[in-house]
Amino acid sequence: MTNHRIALVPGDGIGPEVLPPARQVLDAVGRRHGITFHYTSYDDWSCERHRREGAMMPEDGLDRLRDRDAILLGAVGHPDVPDHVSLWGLLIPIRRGFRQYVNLRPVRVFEGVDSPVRGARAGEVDLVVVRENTEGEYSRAGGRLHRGLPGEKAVQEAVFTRAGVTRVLDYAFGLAAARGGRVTSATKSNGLVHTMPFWDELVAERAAAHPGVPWEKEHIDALAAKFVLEPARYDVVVASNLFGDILSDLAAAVAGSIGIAPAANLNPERAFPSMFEPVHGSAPDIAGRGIANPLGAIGAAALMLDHLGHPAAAKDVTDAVAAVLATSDVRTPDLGGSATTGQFTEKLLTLL
Ligand code: GGG
Repeated sequence: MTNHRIALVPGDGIGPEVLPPARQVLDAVGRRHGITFHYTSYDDWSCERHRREGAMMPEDGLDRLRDRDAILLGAVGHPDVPDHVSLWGLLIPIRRGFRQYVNLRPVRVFEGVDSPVRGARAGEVDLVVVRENTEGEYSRAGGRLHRGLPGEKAVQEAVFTRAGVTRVLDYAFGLAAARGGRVTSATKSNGLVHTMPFWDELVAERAAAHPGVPWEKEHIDALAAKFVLEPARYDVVVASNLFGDILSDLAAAVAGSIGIAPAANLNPERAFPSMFEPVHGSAPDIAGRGIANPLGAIGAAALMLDHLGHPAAAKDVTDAVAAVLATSDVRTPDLGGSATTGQFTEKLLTLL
């Protein structure tokens, strides 16, 4: 029997609605594979806490998570708290504090799911966005001047370091080698004159260190268009923090719904716990209605199983998801169905 200590951080909005299904799936597949999960839930780390106490999590929040094997997070954000305050109060400190510099966002089109895109057929679209996760455009460097005056201005600096870019590129090239695929690097070196030429130089350098892996670079605007027009041509797409965030939401929509996309915030060296989350946010428009799609969170749980050394259990989860979508019309409204979160989860659990 293998034991794992898992931190649950449900967060805001639909976060607390999608984590229980992920937990039910983990427990079911765990029974089959001899894995026991011991959960500690941090229900209070949220925008509600911020309103009450002025902080999304306690000051020693990272210390409380440090000895967990992994973190499963729901969603962050509430209309009453500015988005940059909630994100920088919970999600980003965890990513940075635990050196989770790879944000892995796999996207595939499932049989039985209608993609809004012509060229996106099941079995053909199977790509992974590797998003740089601890620097880049997500930066506190900059400031606002002359607030409220006609000359008011805001300056936002992006920070790219040789070490930070190199390590995520090496991860992407390694992943492409393992998949027998290729790397596409997102750039915008025609418009951004310092950071993106630097990014491109490092891509060329790391490509030379991985001679067996084919690669290309594409400007982010053209790449976004091609994600919609020809999504099947992509394999591993490596991108900066902001570009990767946008591309992975776009790719999830191409696959049918942002509600089905999972993400893994990885510390590849395993010096710290990694964090797993659905790509979607807190979705205040549907929170409390019981109709959130749990598949993003369940996919995140599968990525967590893989990271914890249980690839067969992870495959059981993704196979069960594929089977439900391919063989039944039980699905949540974002995928065109009328099932509640609970009804969909019950259906999935019959296969685990
Ligand atoms: N599932 C976590 C969540 O709430 N994500 C919403 C979001 O805005 N994320 C921004 C980011 O991943 O950088």
